[in-house]
Amino acid sequence: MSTENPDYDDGDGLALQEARPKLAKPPLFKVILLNDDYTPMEFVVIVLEKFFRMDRENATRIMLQVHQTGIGVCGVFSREIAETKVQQVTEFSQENQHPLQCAMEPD
Ligand code: TYC
Repeated sequence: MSTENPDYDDGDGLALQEARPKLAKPPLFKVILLNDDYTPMEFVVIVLEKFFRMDRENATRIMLQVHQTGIGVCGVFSREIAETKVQQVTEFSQENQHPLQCAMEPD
């Protein structure tokens, strides 16, 4: 079988490639917040509103979940969007001198 043109069947008995080969689904990543003893609750609520487009009620719910259990999910995104969210939250927290930790993990 020719390696030059994958759609050309040179008659060697191997099947033609599908016209639209199925692509694997791109992996998704959870963006998570971790609890700490110093970041003010109000700051975490602002982060969830600003970077994850939550209303105050949902932002407060997720903040309290992190405060009580140690961890909470802000959302699920493609790798690139998740990386950007983690960077934005980390930078915003550092600018405001808070130790808030944001990370990503495979969904
Ligand atoms: N535990 C913090 C406090 O008592 C509040 C907090 C919530 C910090 C969520 C981080 O991701 C966090 N001020």
